[in-house]
Amino acid sequence: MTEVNREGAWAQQAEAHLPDHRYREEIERSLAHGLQGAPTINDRSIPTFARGEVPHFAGERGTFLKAPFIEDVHDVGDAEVAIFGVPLDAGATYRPGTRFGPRGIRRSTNLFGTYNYELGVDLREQLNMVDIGDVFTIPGNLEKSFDQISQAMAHVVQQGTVPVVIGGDHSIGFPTIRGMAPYLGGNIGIIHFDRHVDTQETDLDERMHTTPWFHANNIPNAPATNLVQIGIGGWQAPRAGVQVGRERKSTVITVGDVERVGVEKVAEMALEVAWKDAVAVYLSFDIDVLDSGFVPGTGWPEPGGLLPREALNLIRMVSEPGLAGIEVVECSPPYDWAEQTALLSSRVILDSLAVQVRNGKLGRRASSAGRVAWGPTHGTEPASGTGGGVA
Ligand SMILES: [Mn+2]
Repeated sequence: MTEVNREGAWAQQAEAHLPDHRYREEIERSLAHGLQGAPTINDRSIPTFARGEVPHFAGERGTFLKAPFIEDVHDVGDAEVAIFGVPLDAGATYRPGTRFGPRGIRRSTNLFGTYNYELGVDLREQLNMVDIGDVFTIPGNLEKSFDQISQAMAHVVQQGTVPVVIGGDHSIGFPTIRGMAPYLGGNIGIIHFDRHVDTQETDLDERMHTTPWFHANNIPNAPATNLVQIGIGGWQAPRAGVQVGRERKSTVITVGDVERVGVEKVAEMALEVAWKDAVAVYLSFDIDVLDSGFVPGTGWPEPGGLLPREALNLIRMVSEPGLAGIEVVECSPPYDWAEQTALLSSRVILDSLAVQVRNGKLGRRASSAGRVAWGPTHGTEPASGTGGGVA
């Protein structure tokens, strides 16, 4: 068999160069805090009380990927990436339930370890990321919730930390952009995955989850010409929103376009539009962009969407130049089956972060506070490998 850039072979070698410092720290901490395991347990790294990442079914601590939690958000600047939830479904016009999205998505990550084979990345070792809990939203009051979300976003961005937002319905796309836009020093592009355009001014007389980009694009440094929408189509596209997109010259790429043109070319086009005269690009991923067969747990499931592999490949490609932030929205656990929608939501975040780490866009800032931390252990250098052998 001829070997031509086989990912499987590359990844098999790449693993040997990943550090394991944080893993060993975790074992030490588990034993110190969770007591040495019973004498009959041969593996002496196993504690009596589950404390680390393993076993995945136990020791749940409620954070994304069991990442360290920061209680005092004043300290968020010590992390390179901060994950926070926005439990909100007041903007849903049909199925609610996304107020449970953050909880469902975090829980689904218990199925994952911190290492990804084909990307050759171990987030525990390479990325100083934390979970800072949820924004205090106000059920039944969208505008007050928006103000809370913008304030949360502004706080994280002002500390120089990259926000990763777990929604929540898609109405949050406006307050997230509004919160970060003043601190970027230039234009922001938006790469938006969705079956729906979400560009009308109001829906049911309010700024519901069908409206975020109308309002975000009114922000002077978030122009519609830098908005690229991938996966649009089907029978839930309000004509009012289409009209706005036409007038403002946003870019729409349908599922058919992805199929005909191919994911690589689409990713290239998306990056070109989003980055044109922009200093930063934000990823807003509505999980309903996937075919409804894969994502039952969402507000407006729409048949005929992207396949998971297409979506994940696109995510990897558009994440390569780095992102100013990520939001994943519209995961509604009450409508989900077997966590499948939550699992895919988690994958979008994990794959995007891993690609940015692999490309050196993330993974450079070590924690300098005396707390439990992930990621590189010194300076702003990328983490150096300790080899496969454990000392
Ligand atoms: Mn949608």
